Amino acid sequence: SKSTLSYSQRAKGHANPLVRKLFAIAEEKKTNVVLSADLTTTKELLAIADSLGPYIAVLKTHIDILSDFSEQTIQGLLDVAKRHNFLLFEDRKFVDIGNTVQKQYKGGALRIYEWADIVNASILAGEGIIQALDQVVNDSGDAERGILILAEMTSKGSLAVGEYTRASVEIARKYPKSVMGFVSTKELSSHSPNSAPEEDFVVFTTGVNISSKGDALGQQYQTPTTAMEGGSDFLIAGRGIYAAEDPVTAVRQYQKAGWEAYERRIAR
Ligand code: BMP
Repeated sequence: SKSTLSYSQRAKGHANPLVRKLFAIAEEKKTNVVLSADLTTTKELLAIADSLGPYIAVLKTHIDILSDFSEQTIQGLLDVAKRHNFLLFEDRKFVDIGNTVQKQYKGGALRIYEWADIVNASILAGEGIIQALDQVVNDSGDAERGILILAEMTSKGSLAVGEYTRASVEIARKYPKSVMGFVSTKELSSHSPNSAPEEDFVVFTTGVNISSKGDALGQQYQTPTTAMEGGSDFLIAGRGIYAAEDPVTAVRQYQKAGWEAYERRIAR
């Protein structure tokens, strides 16, 4: 089960500077909410990022769903992230051979590497994809960049289970400088014979919603409380927040539920 250490205690012992920064933000703002800002215009994306920024630790984007992506999108995201002190996570789900993902990450029209603190990748193609992203991260000079391995998915019938999920953890262990943790529904890595004593992966959990069980296209939800009880560290919520009648009220509700569950855990 999950460690009862606080975010600041974990920050102290953590080797990855981006994880230390993330934990410091969570502690300072008292939030473990990641807003999945799946809006489709730059104006809507930046507006929701600005109004909900004070209540979130990370803003998760799908930059390729914007109909009007431009230099202004990037500059706007960097500005708002700085203003409200949150990290940017591009939910790119890289899934190709190493040579291709390096180009998709470092270059291309979206220039993800330039602005996204965090990206994620699947290990479907094998370890080479993580090796390739790790190279980019390690060559990054001053920039602090992190990778999350998409070890499970929340959609009905997902094949990212069992051996696949276990392999995600094994590969993560080989790239401690760049791989900061997982996108998964629960804690994956504690109490394993292969885990080093200092190992501390960060668990980001999607499919979090307070009032819905799922959608018509296979999405399956759990609540902030069950996610935190299962060992999640950061709760990713999209429609439950941005599509609510009053998104500020909604994000505060997720923030409160997530933070209270976290406090119960560290008080054990
Ligand atoms: P919502 O809370 O509105 O269902 O959005 C969930 C977000 O998390 C979407 O951006 C989706 O792409 C992402 N996601 C997911 O739902 N399940 C996964 O397993 C992995 C994801 O990245």
